[in-house]
Amino acid sequence: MRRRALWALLCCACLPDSAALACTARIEGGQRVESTHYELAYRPHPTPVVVGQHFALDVIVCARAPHDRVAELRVDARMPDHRHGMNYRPSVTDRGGGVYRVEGLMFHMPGRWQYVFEVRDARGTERLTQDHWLR
Ligand SMILES: [Cu+2]
Repeated sequence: MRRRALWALLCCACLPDSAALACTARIEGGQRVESTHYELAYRPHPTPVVVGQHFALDVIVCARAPHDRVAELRVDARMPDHRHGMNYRPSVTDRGGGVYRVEGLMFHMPGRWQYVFEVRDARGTERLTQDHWLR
């Protein structure tokens, strides 16, 4: 039941067999970020993120080309202006079908944070970043 609810939320992760179609990664109420070969959508839980409190991310990664396959997703966050990262190392669980759950994130101070998503594939690593302002 819980799994079904998750799939309803993550409405359109790419289906492997629909590879000829342009992929679209979307999560209701989430953010999107794109790179050369991948689209990624994510949403924090709980929302909004609160200073000093652990949170998780639901993530969908979608390849733009049918032959591209994600070998691994790594997720981190940092404060570029302060030149530091988080005090915790998040863990990424691959749920299949381009869906990932990231646990153990915490933004320990307000300001400009930056999510860093690293998608590893046969070519190497593609990095997607997006700012998150925290008050
Ligand atoms: Cu800082």
